Amino acid sequence: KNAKSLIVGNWKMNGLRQDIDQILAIGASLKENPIDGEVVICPPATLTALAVDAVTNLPVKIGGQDCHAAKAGAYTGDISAEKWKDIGAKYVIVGHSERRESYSEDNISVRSKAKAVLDAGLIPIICIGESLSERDSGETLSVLTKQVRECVPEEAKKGSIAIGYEPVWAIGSGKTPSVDDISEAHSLIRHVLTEEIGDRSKVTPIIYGGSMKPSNASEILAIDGVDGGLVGGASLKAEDFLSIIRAS
Ligand code: G2H
Repeated sequence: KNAKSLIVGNWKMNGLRQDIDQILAIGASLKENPIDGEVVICPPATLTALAVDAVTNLPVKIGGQDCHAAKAGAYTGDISAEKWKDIGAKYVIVGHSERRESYSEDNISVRSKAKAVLDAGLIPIICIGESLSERDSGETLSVLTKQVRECVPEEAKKGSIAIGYEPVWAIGSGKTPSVDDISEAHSLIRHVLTEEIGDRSKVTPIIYGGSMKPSNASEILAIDGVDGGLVGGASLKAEDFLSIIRAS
């Protein structure tokens, strides 16, 4: 494996104040028994500042789930990368398929969000992935190539990014691609990324997301070219998320 392992929990629109306890439990376990890699939790925006305070002195980083491309201004309901930085977040997910689908985010807007995250000195987790119809019509590799080319900003030649490969049809569906499919996608992504950002691609974690759970994590995380996971549903409970983390 080239890049450092990265396991990200994406809570989506789940979690209340009481669930900070889950983050504390994960942090305590990792402090006692550290892993060689980075663990990030992206709770909903309402909990991020609390989460940052909770993980002081614990080996867990906190991230946002999205950001606006502008630094500040009249954008009701939005949060800029600068604001994430201000509260102590270290990562921001951009381009998650749920945002592409519900808010018509395209590659160009994902790229400007990723640039804003890098400009703020944080690490964007840039999500890409093919839909079921794209997979069925044999377009997976061309879709992924286009997404990497269009979503990764110039600034990634200097700053750190991560790529989340999430086949849209595998998200929350219980279905996962075969080991060969995941391996093929990750090696294609690494190849295109090298064309785009050169050697920095070698230290860029390319992580897999989509129905990752304790029962399939070790198999997926062992695949050559998979540097970690982006975990949704199975990151909500400390016990499940820790068993995925320990499989890495
Ligand atoms: C993909 C993933 C986390 P889940 O969205 O980003 O969610 O693990 O629930 O499929």
